[in-house]
Amino acid sequence: MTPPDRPTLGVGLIGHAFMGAAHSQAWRTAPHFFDLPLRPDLRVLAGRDADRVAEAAGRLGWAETETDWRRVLERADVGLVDVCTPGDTHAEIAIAALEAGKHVLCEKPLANSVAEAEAMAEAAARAAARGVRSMVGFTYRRVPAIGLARRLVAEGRLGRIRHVRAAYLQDWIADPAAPMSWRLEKDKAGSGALGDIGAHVVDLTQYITGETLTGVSALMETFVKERPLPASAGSLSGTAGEGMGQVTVDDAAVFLARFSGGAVATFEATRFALGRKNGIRIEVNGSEGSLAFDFEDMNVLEFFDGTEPAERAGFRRIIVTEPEHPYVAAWWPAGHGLGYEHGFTHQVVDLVTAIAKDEDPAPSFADGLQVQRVLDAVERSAAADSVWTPIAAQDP
Ligand code: SOE
Repeated sequence: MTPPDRPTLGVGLIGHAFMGAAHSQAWRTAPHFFDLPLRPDLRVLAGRDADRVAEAAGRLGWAETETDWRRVLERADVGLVDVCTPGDTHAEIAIAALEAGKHVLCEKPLANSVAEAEAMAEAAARAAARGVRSMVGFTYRRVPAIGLARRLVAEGRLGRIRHVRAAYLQDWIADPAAPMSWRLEKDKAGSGALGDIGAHVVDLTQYITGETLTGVSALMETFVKERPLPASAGSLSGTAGEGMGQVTVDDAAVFLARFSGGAVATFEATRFALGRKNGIRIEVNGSEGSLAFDFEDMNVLEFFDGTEPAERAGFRRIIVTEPEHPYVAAWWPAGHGLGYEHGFTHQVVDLVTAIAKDEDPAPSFADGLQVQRVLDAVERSAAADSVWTPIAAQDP
């Protein structure tokens, strides 16, 4: 619990849809469970429609509203700008906020292109020299089981990493009648499943292994190229209305990759895996042991210790709810479990702590740029068909 005498950090949040709501609860909740060096003050929520932003501010706990994000940057009572808008606005808002001397938290993927992400990373480096901090929201890093996985790799419990298997599986547009949304438009979202969810597993696997991807060979597919225009927006997919719109992003992306330490890897990102709602599956095999994680059972990390005698060895389900596990001590007694929203709360804790210590938080905009380079390589590889080896058709 943050004592009331801590200095306040005025927060301005831009955007109030799904991610805006997730970030709002994190700003509200963090000081009630963690002793933060600064007390977040939910000062102002920005959105384009005055009525809708006023309704959202009341529901999500914000003191005031603005209908132009530029006004948020002009306010002396705002010390941090949290960017929860579609990707096509990230670069403009984040760079302007950093130049206005505001700390910035920006949703993932950092930008819609490598050029934008480079400009953001440069602005972040300039700002850091003035003590202004920035972070990109790869929130799943803050799931306790993921923190434990990274710890086990860093302690050498897996030995040399040989295989990484990563998949992010959703199904919210598997139905061709599901309507259009900004996430299906390239000029707004940058890419589809690749940037929206593939970016998370790229970041997570690099975070867990401490290695970076050095090359990819990719395939991308858009299964449903036209969808009904929306009549109303929902948190992901709204209700269908009149007329049709073009889907201009990938529905699925799969790629082979290599890590800097020599490991070979497979990645899959799709919104067409019927029955999989938010399945983030990561498996890492090393010379001494293996790890397996599935977000749909997010309080568990599976660990195989290859140094144990064969007659007793086997995958062990570690229930990651002990006070010794990352972030858990602030929450519930062992076994009571955490959920999706806690990652966002932990993100606020780490960001506020870094700001107060005058340190650069992670993942930085430079980390976001590096992920952007991976996404870009995947798109270029898929477009080039460069290592695609066709198999000759034959009569049955
Ligand atoms: C939609 O696919 C989405 O909301 C992503 O944009 C988020 O980053 C992920 O946390 C959940 O799914």
